[in-house]
This record gives sequence, structure tokens and C-alpha cells, in this order.
Amino acid sequence: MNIQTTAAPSGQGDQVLGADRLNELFVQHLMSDAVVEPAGAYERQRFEAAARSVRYLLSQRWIETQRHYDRQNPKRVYYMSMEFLIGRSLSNNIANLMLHPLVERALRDQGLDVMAMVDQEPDAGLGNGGLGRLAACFLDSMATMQLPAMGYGLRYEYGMFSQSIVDGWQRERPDNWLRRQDPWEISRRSEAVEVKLAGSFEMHNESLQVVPNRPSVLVGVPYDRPIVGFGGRTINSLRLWNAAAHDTFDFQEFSTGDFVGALVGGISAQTVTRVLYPDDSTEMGQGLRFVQEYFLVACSLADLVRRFRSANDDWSTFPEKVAIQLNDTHPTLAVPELMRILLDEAHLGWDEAWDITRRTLAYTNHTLLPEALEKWPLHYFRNLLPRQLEIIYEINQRFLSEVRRVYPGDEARIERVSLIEEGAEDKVRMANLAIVGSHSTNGVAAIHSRLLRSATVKDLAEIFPERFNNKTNGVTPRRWLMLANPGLAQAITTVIGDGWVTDFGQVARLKPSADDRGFHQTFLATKREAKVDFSNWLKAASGEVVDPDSIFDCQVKRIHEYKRQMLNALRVVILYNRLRTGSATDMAPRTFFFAGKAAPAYRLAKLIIKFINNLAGTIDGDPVARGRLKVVFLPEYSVSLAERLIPASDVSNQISTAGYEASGTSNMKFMMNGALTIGTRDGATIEMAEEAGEENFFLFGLTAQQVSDTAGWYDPYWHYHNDPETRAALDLIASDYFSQNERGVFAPLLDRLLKNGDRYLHLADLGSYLEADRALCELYADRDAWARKAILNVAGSGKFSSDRTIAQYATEIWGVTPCPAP
Ligand code: 26V
Repeated sequence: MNIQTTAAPSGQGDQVLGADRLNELFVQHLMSDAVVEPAGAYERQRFEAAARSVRYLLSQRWIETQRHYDRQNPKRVYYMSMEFLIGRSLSNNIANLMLHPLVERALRDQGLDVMAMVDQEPDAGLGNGGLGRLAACFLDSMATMQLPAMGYGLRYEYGMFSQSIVDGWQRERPDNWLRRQDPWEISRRSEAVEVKLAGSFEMHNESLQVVPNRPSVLVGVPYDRPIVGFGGRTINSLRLWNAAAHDTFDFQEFSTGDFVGALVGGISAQTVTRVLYPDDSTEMGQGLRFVQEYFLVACSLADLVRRFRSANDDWSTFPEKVAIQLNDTHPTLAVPELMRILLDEAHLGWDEAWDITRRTLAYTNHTLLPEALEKWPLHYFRNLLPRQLEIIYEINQRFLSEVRRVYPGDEARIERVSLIEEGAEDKVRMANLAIVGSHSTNGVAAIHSRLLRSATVKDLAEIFPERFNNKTNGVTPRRWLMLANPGLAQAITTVIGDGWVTDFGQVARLKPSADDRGFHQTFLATKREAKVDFSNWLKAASGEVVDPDSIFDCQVKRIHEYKRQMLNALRVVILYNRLRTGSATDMAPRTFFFAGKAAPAYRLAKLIIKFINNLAGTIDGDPVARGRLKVVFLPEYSVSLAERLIPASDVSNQISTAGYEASGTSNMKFMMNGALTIGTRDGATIEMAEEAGEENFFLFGLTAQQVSDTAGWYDPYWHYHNDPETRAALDLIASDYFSQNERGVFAPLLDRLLKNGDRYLHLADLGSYLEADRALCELYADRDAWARKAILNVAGSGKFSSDRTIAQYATEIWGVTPCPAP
């Protein structure tokens, strides 16, 4: 980056910050925290000392930001989320504080290796995928835009499981990321809150057992992490709750002799924030997850209500001081919990409490998959949260009687919109509760918001049309371009200056350079350098050798049938078959990268990983493919791996069945890093192509409309019988060509694609995928033409900064404005 800082970041007062001072701090921390001689310190100790030095440098500004908010009493926004997929913080904080040049000089003075030190930091992987990473990008944007904002989440002791591959199969290992003290977190025991449950619970054989009628109390201890806005002027907090047992609560049980019960209570309490649930999108109904969701909501509301009360005495002003965004339905218990506080603690009447609750809360939906919509059995409420259940019943009764008034006699509609789903086991429909109990419901890309209104929750959208809106996702250009891809960032800055870092729309000014041959060379050289860097890292990390002169073609995301990694794999099988049969003449060398985790209980997704690995092994062993085709499955996909791979990519695969991917966010990261997209008209990819021009995209396949029209009569066998390449590929798999010592292992995959109807229409899109792929390879051969389109993609990516997304949330939903500390 070209942003030079010789002075201190703002807020460091008169203290002159130079490389010497930084060195001094670093040595001080090594000596006083680790008690080692600097020369003999381990890499991990150096990382901790560096992190603590940076933390010291930001501490004053962090305090000032918070004090300024307390004095100004502005309307604040709280982003409530079960997931924050933060990744590493050291280099991000250094970059946002604009300490880069200083740090580099200081480390050089000491003869230290920056990369080795940065590598010591574990990823904070407190999220599953897109939803959690979006929350982290939003925090970066809110701080950069100087909004009085705070994130609320859970401090999971174990984050997203770590993935390894054994014999091609995914293995999960616990991610004990807090094994060593995390230098970024500040625990604030003095601000702990109590959470009361009407029952107790214990964990038996990994499942939650509720003991009714034995009230229990959990304690939430907040751990704050600094969120550094770019430029270091605003430093917001991410407050993560840790569950602990209640000290005083145990005394009574000790005195009544229930010694064991008291201890088990303690164990159960600490269990609450032990582990992040891996997203199955299928298997709901795990009681501990319900307790986690309530714990997040109860701790956060108690905390923010206390903050509100310390500066305001009129409850009616609550919605003018507080905006709460619910990241998916996971924190939707905020609806009855806020009602409970307003009714039972503030003693307001129902109508006023309801008005305040609705005007405060807003809900974001992140998926249309019916199996991922949360529904909680009533018995959890009955045993643990009976008061909240009573409130939900009251909300429902009032709501349904209003619906009956507007749609008299339409009992089918009543049944569909009710907050309670009746069946063998009655359940609360969390999405309905979120929509009825808030003033805003948004989807995360235009097509997604449209489908949400017109199909998924159509009846509710008819009742409350004014509540529905769209907020197309974005990603932070600081982490995903400035930090991850310094070469391209510098090339962009050379042409248009560095204003793009905080005003990303400015990348449009790169457009004229798309026709500048000199800039083509710069762009291509930058890309090649990133590919070489990645190849070197991969070789060092895993021994895997890839050719940086081959086309780097990537699909990185959670493994799920609707995302269609199998469609990509079938493409590779067909390309391989062309090599085997000699029908491919001058095919450019290609490397296909896959990465992503499968939910531990999602068997088919795990089989897809196995297939990709076997495909990779078979191709590696075949001389005909040598130097022309290679498949690599990169284990342990994470924020850090994405930061390495995305800058090195030529081709981004966004190939979900149209109508199923709500938005996608890796699509945007690839685009701003100069990859070309081969993809379906789904999620935000549609808007990306609009911005860059469809002629600069490789779009293929059925549209969402065609998918829903086709689903009724679609027959995958038609493609099997009529498309020779499809048939040959499936036959090859069925012949155990890729599973010679594991006969039949891929039968469930083939069954899904043929016998069971191919729910996600892989075979319907395979032909047009290959056609788009052919066009893409043809373009790649013309380096100038390729560079031109890639540059036009970067230039067209301005809309996909999370700063733009957050600006829209701030004005259209939250009504909050910047509150910059002087
Ligand atoms: C569901 C569950 C079920 C219970 C266990 C834990 C858990 C965790 C997450 C989920 C729902 C995940 C929904 C999700 O991640 N949606 C993604 O959101 C991205 C950000 O808006 C978007 O770009 C992706 O298209 C969308 O799939």
C-alpha cells in the first residue's frame, strides 16, 4: 500500500511514534509478559509481544471512542449474531492503524520475519461460512464509517472444527483456538450479567436434558475485542459472551446437601459457550443450540438496556437510541425477551412495549432453503422460558386476530402465517416471529429478496409489504484487497490514487485502463506474482506442487449439494475424458482448486469431498494429464486460506442452482481481485454481471424461473441418454475408475444424480457449463483480451464493498449517523 504514515495514528496524542518506539514497546512486552530475552524468544512469544504492542497503541483511542459515545449519547446500532468469522487480527489491525511502514521498519531493524510471526496467530473461526464472515466485514465497515456500533456474539471455546483429509475423507478435529491466551480479548467481569432460566439442564451423552421446575441462573461474562476502523480514528467493540456458573447460586445447593447437583450445574453452565454448532442446514432440534441462542439474546439485551438506562430515563425514547440487527433468525428470541424486559421490568403496558420492540428490531434473512428455517419445539420454551412462551402466545393471538379481520374466513392463510406450527410436535416458527416482531426484513441480494417476498414468506409479505427490503451484501476492501493482495492494491493506487480504500466506488476510474496495454502487463504481472507466491506457500505447507503458469480455477465455499461442487467435478471428469480419448487438442494447462468443509453429519457432502480427492489422485497418476490437468483439494478452508488463494485466482466458480444461493460473498472477493467469474444467474452474481457488463462474465445455465418451471418434469436420464459426454463421465464413475480399491463407494452420488431425480439439476446445466468453459479458455489464450475483461471486473466491483451495504443499512433501516470522536 501506498499510504505513508510517518506520524502516529490519530489519537496517540503527543507521543511520537517511530520505529524505535515500536521496537521499545515490543521488547518491553517480551520482557515483562513473557520474561524472555528478545533474542531467545519463540515465534509465538514474538507474536504475542507484537499483538500487545499494537493493542497498547490502540488502547487510548479505543477508550476515547467509547467515552465519546457515552458523552454524546447517539443512537447506537447493535449487530447481534451467533457467528463472527474474524480470522486473524494482527496484520489487519496494523494495516487499519496505518502502522504498516513503521512495523516493517521496526521488524527489519530486529532482523525478524513478519510472515512467520503473523502465522502464529490462530484464526478466530467463530462462524460457519458466509453469514459469519459477513458479520465480520460489517464490523470493519461500521468502524471505518465511524458509526456508534457494537457486535454481540458468543465466545466459543471451540470454533469451527478443523478439517484434515485422510484417505480422501474429511476428518474433524476440535479447534481449540483459545488454548493459549488470546492477546486481543479483554475480559470484563465487572460487567457480567445474569441469565435466568425456569429449568435446569444437563448434558447427557451429548444431548441436552432439561430438568423442569428447577430454576437456574447462568452468568454471562463479556470479553471485548477491538474493531479498528481504517485510519484508527474509531475503535468499536465486539463483545463476546462467555458462560459461567453462578457462584452464589451454588451456595444454596451446597447447604441443602446437593453437592453433586451444584457441581453438575456448573458444568452445564460452562457447556453453553463451549462449541460453535457446525451448520447442517438440515438437522435442527439440538437443545444446547437453543440455550446458546437465548444466552446470546439475554446477555446482550441486559447489557444494552443497562447502557440505555444509564444515559436515558424515558423508555419511550428507546427506539431513538437503539437499533438491533438480527443476523438471521438465530437471535430472534430477542422479540419475546425485549417484550419481557419492557413489560416485567420497566412495567410498560403491552401496546407501548410492542411498539418499542418492533421499532427497535430488524431482521436479515440469509437462506431460502426450507430445511434451514429455524423452528423450535414448544417443550424447550415450556421448560426453560415459560414467560417468553406466554408472550409469544399473546403476540400470536393479537396478530392472528388482526389477520382474521383483514382476511375473513381465510383459515388456510391463518395456518400459514401463525407463529406456531401445529403437528406431531408443536413448534415456534422463528422466521415468522422475526418478521412480525420487527420493522424491517431484508434479503441479501436483489433476487433473494424478491424470492423471499414472492415465495418463501409470501403471505407475511402481503400483510406487511412496507417491512420488506433488500440489502445486497458486500465485503471489506481493506482485508480482501488492500491486505490480501498488496501487489494489485498498489497497481490500482498507482492509477487512481488511494481513495478507493474507503470509497470503493472509485475503482470505476480504472475503466479507461482496461484499454491500456501497459496496464494489462502490470495487471498480468501482478497476478502471476500472486500465483507464484501461492504456489510457493502451498509447496512449503503441504508439498503439493502446482504450476503458476496454469489457469487457476477455484471453487471455495461450504460443501453443499445446492452449491454444486459435483457439477464442477463432472466438468473436470469430462475434460479429463477428452484428454484420455485424444479429442482435446490444444488445451491450456489448468489447475482446479477446491476447498470447503462439510457439516460433520452431512454424509453426501462428505462423499463429494471424497470424490474430489479420488479424482485428484487418479488424474495425478495418469501420464496423459501430466502438465495439463490437475485437481487440488485444499484442506482446512478458512479466512486465512481465502486471503492467500483468492488473489492468486484466475477463474471464480459461482455455480449454484439458480434461486438457491442467497447472495454469495466469495464471488465479490474474487471479482475485486481480478478473477473472471464462470457462474449461474444466482445471488449477487447477477448484480456483479450487471455492474461489470454481462459481456465480461461467463454466465450459463437455467435461470431461477426456469429452475422452478423445470423442477416438476425434469428427468436427469434424458441428459444421460442424449448427451454422450455426460453419459461417458457418469459411466466412468460408475465403473469405479476413480475408486478401484473402494468399489461402489460413489454409488450414493450417482443415485442422487440419476435415480433420485437430481434435485439441484446438475445434469441440466452441465452442457452450458462446458460451453461457457470453452469460451473462457479461448479468451485466456489472448492475454490482452483476458486482462481487459479482468480489469473491467475490478473496475465494476465498486458496489460490492460492505461500506456501501452498511451505508444503506444505516440510513434505510437503523437511522444511525457517524459519531466521530474528535
Ligand atoms: C443454520 C444453522 C442451523 C443450525 C446450526 C447452525 C446454523 C448456522 C447457520 C445456519 C444458516 C446459514 C445461512 C447462511 O450462512 N447463509 C449464507 O449467508 C451469506 C451471507 O448473507 C450468503 O452470502 C450466502 O449465500 C448464504 O448461503
